[in-house]
Amino acid sequence: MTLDPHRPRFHLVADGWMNDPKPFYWNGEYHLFFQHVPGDPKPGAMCWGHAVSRDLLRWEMLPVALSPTPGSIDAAGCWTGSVIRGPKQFHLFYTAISQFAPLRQTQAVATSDDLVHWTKSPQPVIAEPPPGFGECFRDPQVWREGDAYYMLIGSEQPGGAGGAALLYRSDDLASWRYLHPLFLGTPATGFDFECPDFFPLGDRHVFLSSRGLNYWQTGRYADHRFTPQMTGVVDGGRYYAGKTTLDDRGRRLLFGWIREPRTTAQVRAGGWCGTQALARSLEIRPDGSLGMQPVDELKSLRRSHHHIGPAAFGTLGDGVALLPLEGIRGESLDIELKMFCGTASRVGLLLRASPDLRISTPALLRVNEGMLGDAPLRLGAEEALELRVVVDRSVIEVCANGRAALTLRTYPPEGCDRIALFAQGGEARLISCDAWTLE
Ligand code: DQQ
Repeated sequence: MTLDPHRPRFHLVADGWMNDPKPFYWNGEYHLFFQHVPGDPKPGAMCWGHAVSRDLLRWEMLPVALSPTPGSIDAAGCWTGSVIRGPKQFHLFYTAISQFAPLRQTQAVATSDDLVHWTKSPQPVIAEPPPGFGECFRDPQVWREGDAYYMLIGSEQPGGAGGAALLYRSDDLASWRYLHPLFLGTPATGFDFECPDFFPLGDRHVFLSSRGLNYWQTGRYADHRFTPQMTGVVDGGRYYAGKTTLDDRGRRLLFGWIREPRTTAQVRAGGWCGTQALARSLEIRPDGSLGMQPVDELKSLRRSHHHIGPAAFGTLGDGVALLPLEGIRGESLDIELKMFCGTASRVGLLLRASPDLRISTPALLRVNEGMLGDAPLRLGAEEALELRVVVDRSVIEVCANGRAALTLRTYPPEGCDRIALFAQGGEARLISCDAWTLE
């Protein structure tokens, strides 16, 4: 299993299946709970896996925090939720699945003194959805506000009209009263809100949800109602179920599940399926949109450095131009790159490329369409494209201009460790590239 050349080195991986993260910062440690099927690399009866880290890079796997109890409300799975510190204990709220067809979801709680050993309450804390909403009723997120606790549950409006974020209130974390929707979505962010997350950031509030893609909405929060003002895509690639935690440096840190595109036979051979993205630090940008950057901790893994200065692309014909980034090689890299897109209609990087560049994984900006994968990124007239690219074997995470991201997977044959710049349909120019191997 450990010989799998595609298994990432500093992205969290577990033996078996993993999906949705549920991060929780406490007392100098980042706890990352995640959906998990131990020992089996395909989805099944979901458990809560648990890993802990002090630097967001080196993770120690802890015992499975929750697993389904036969004959109980979570017999078919312990699905996504969130962790909060209560007056005396930690409380873990999750969606208990008693059966799949039809899907039977209730909201449940477990408590702990140490975040490692959890005791489930046998009865749900919320047994039924309020009337008037669709099938989705899951992924509770809990926070404290004033002298009360609030819970959001992801749901949907009937007829595909969009997601619904259902708001509950409690004084004691035990008995919960339904208030009203925090807000109702539109079809533009999917028909339901999986894995909702809601938090203050800068002078706004941010709502995250997933359906097809992972979306953000920023806006105003007053009288327990949210009014979105801007909407965007968290990541235009294989990234889902983003959720956040706040650390003691005041950083709002985003975690996300990176999906695995390999076949069942391939993941069986490897023994693992899915990984967790590097933590990204979030901010509200001057225009009110959501910005993100990989956390600074990553720089501690940087080893040998290579710099390339301004350069023009060579022409290949058919309007395609390439610029091999000579001297930068590796399966684990951290790259900071600046280029002018000029008149090109498509620009980007060919990553994990073979020496002759015939095999590669492209991370491309469609300049004319203003799209980085499935995420919008429109550059200003004089604005350079600024990429931060992290390569960790089969995982590639790209952040562009601090405001768009693209996560890719790649499974190249041995020896694919080169990088080149790519431009099509016009002239582009490299301003600078700094790259470090990561250890
Ligand atoms: N995955 C969980 C659900 C959630 C979905 C089950 C999103 O709770 O809605 O593993 O990936």
